[in-house]
Amino acid sequence: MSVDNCLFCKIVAGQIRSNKVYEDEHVFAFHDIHPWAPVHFLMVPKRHIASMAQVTPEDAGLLGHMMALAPRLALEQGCRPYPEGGFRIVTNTGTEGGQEIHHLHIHVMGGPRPWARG
Ligand code: DGP
Repeated sequence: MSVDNCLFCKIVAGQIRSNKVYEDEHVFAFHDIHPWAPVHFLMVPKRHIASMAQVTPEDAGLLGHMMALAPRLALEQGCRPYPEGGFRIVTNTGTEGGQEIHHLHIHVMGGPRPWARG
């Protein structure tokens, strides 16, 4: 289910161009337009969920699927293996949590430091 005027719903639907990293029935991943790190992509559920604050127990499988995908996609995108390499996962939630786009997304960041932020 998509929501009108949601930027990430439009990216999932292909109405706005993105640099796709991965797609399956439930998940879409694409490069962040303003990367903070040499590798920086976003993973979103295709179904519109506004943020982590709206997640319910029924979403556990979906979120588990996303978290389990992240390490594989991070390596595919150029993050070096753990422990010398690795990656960071961030999910901003709500205004005070730093969330700008209100469609749940997981930032996956990695690559050689220094990074632009953090
Ligand atoms: P957040 O602050 O957690 O809501 O992060 C939103 C991220 O979305 C931010 O790092 C920049 C990225 N972003 C915003 N607009 C676009 C867009 O049109 N395309 C892509 N690929 N990323 C976007």
